[in-house]
Amino acid sequence: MQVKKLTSASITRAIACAAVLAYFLAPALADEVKAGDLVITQAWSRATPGGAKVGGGYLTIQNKGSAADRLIGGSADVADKVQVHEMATTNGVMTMRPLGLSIEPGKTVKLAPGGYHLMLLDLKSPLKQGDKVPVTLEFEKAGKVKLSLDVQGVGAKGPAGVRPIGALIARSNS
Ligand SMILES: [Cu+2]
Repeated sequence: MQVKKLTSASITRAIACAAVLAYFLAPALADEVKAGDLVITQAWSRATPGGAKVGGGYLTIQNKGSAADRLIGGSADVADKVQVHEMATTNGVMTMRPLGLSIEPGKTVKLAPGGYHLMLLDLKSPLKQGDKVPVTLEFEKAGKVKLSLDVQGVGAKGPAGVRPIGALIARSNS
């Protein structure tokens, strides 16, 4: 067996990586919800402008178990219905469709603007920045899981305290 010697440069790089990771992960650790083998973090939403009747919900689901689970829906006092949606652009047209979202073992699935999301339909009252909106998620195996969505500003691209990685990439490409 070969043992690779760590150079001081690679150690420095490893420490820098760990620091960057900690920066992205730290806010998530404060607010995690466990349900069986699932760990849910960074549940957030956006304030709804004016008389908007729908809101979105975003979160990260990690499956630490050895069997797949499936997010099939949910409910919330603030909305008539909560569905799991996928947003996609087909021939330049933005579409959303309800689905059951499979969470494979060992995988992390992120619900985020532009992709998978929770859709809160027929809101009874607007979502306001700073609110914590209680939502119950329903999984095929883990069952019902209660959590709350941290409401950010109308144009927010990610949960509070976490810099959107997409924005960083976009900046470095320009
Ligand atoms: Cu939707």
